[in-house]
This record gives sequence, structure tokens and C-alpha cells, in this order.
Amino acid sequence: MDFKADYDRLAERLSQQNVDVNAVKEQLKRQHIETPSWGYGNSGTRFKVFAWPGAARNIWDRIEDAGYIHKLSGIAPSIAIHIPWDKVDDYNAMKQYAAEHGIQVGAVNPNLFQDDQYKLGSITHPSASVREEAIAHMVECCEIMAKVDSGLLSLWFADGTNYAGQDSISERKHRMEDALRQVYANLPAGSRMLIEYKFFEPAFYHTDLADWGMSYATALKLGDQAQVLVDTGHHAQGTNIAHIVAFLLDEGRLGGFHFNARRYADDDLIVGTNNPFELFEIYNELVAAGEGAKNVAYMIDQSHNIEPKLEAMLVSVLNCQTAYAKALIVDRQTLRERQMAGDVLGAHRVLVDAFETDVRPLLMQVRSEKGVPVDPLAAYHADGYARQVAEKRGLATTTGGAIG
Ligand code: PSV
Ligand code: MN
Repeated sequence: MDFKADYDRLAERLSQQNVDVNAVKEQLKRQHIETPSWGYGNSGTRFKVFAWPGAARNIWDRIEDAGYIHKLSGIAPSIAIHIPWDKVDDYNAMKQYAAEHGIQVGAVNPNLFQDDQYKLGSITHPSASVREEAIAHMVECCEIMAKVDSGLLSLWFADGTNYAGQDSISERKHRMEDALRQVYANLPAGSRMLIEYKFFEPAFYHTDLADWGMSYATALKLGDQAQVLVDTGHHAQGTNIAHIVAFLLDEGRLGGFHFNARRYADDDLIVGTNNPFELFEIYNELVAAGEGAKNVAYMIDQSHNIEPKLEAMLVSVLNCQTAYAKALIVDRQTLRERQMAGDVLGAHRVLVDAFETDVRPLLMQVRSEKGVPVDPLAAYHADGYARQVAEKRGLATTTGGAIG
């Protein structure tokens, strides 16, 4: 594909706009987007799970698929796992298998929502014995982290109530803090606990960790190893996620992302589709924070129901790459000058100019320098992997774990 002339023109224009193109390329080469094991298996809505030919049947297939997405994109070198969906007897074998496929095991996600005893909650449940089971499961996940060399325990709770008066909200808060303190004490050295929030669903009156402020307050109580995880699908309509990101970065408590796109609720659509400008705004804050964003973990959290699984995951990773590239080419010097001069629309135009720039030649150049396909989607359509796994695996009857 002939992109060199376009790349040269773009590089020339960017250098006139105070952008260090070589530094931008280096940052793009170091980008890291983690894909989720549960995104490779069958999934659906509460109405129907559609089986996809070749969908991953177990953790070994999921690792193969994640390795394939990394091979095509060059920027997805790890896979998040979900326990017990990805439970195995030999975690060393899991680690080795991942390494053979060019990737590592990333965040470990406990499952505190699928067992019958969790009907009224897990760590906020009125019964101490249910809470103890939930704590024991998270401690087991801390042990798995050590076995697979993971530095992240990623926590999401379905806990909440459906009706006013169903339970004491403040008592539930105390139960949660007590449980998390016990889990925190079991974190492997140097690892982090990421605390996710979600404003509704499956509970509809209140969710125990409903927004970033509740996750942040909880993390502060626990200690430096606890941080907030922002799932882009977990906010009310109109919430300014970039603002949350900037605030948490400044506080040193932004642990990571679960990327996906939404229009109505927790839609789990492909990140960067519905609202690419919002994703750009988020990346703009991350780039503006510089070193302050160096420990942020970038993960996809999507379950594709009607889309081809592998293509959907590849598009997701590439959309993050595009948003990052656009944020990296913002003319920050001019932006600053216009901000200080009170040039409201002039400052805004600096961002819009970067957002509207066609960064495809830049990304092609980066990929060719990195030794991955310059057009990963074309490579996906040409190389036959999806057809081969469809033949080999057939129509799986299992889900990826996530059911909706
Ligand atoms: C459910 O909303 C959810 O998508 C949460 O975002 C978790 O991160 C994920 O499932 C995996 O447990
Ligand atoms: Mn999530």
C-alpha cells in the first residue's frame, strides 16, 4: 500500500505545528491495549445468545485469539482473565501458553455475580458467610495473580438493592469496606487493586459502588495500591468522562479503563464507534497528563453479540490506536497560548484540528516500522485465521462467560 507520500506530507505539516513526529511514533509503538478473554467467546443479551462459528470455547482458544489480535495490531500484548470462567489446574501452563502466543496474562477479574448466593449481593450481602465466600474468592484471585505474574486485580460488583428500604445502604458500605480491606491485605507486592463502578444494573434502586467518587473514596481508605477503574459504559447519559479522567489522573488514582461504546446503557459496543470524539477527549486528557498517566491500564470490556468476534476486537484495538494518535498530535503549545489568552474557540479549534486530521498514513508508517501489517483489517480478511478456527472449533455451545 502506497502511503509514504501521504505520511511525508503529514509529518511535514505536524512538525510545523510544534509536534515531534518521532516522539509521537515512539509513543504509538509503546501503546498497550489489553483484550478480555470473555470477548472471544459466545455472548448475547438477556434475550438470546447467538453462537458464532469459531468462537473461543475455553481459555486456550481465548489465548490463541488474543495472540492473533496482537500479531495483527502489535499493540494488544495481554489478555484479561475472569475466574472461574478461565479457571485451570495449572496456571504455569496458562502463562506458558500465553507466552507461546506472544502475549501475557493481564488483569485477573473475580466473578462475584453469577452464583446463587449472590442474589442479595456479594461483599455487601447481609449474611456474613456469603461475604466470607466472596472474600475467599478474591483472595484466591490474588494467589492466581502471583502465579500468572499479573499486577492487577480488577473488581466489579453487581451489589446493590432494587427497592428503598430493602437493606441499609450505610451498613452495606461498611461491609464493603471491611471486605475490601481484607482483600487488599492479600494483594501481591507491587500489584494494584482496580475498583470499578457502575451506576445501575443489575440493581436498580442503588448500586453500592455507583460512581467514580465512591470508588475513589474507597480507594483512598484502602491505600496507594487501590485505584479507580473507569468503564466508559458505566455512566449516566451526558456524563463528561474526560473530566473524571482528568480529575483522577491529577489525584494519582486513575488505575485503568474498560473501553467500550454506549448509546443508551451498558451497551458494550465497539469502543470509538458511537462517539469517537468522546474517546479522543479521554485520550487528550491522558496525553496532557504525560508521566502522570504512565501506570494507567487500558483494557477492552466488550462482549460482541452479532458482530464477528475477532474483527470486532481488532476494530476496537485499532480505534484506540486512532484516538491516541489524534491526541498525540495536538499542538499543545498553541493550545496553551490560546487558553491563556482566553481564546475560547481558538483553543477548541486546536483540538478539533487534531481530531479531524487523517492519521491513517502515520499509523501505517508506525506499523511498518514495527513490523506488523500496515493494514491489519485487510490482513485479517486475507489470512484465513477466522475461517480456520471456524472449521476447527465449529459452533461452540459455551459462552465466553459473560452472558449479557
Ligand atoms: C458488567 O457490567 C461488566 O461488563 C463489568 O463492566 C465488568 O467489568 C465485566 O462485566 C466483567 O466482570
Ligand atoms: Mn467493565
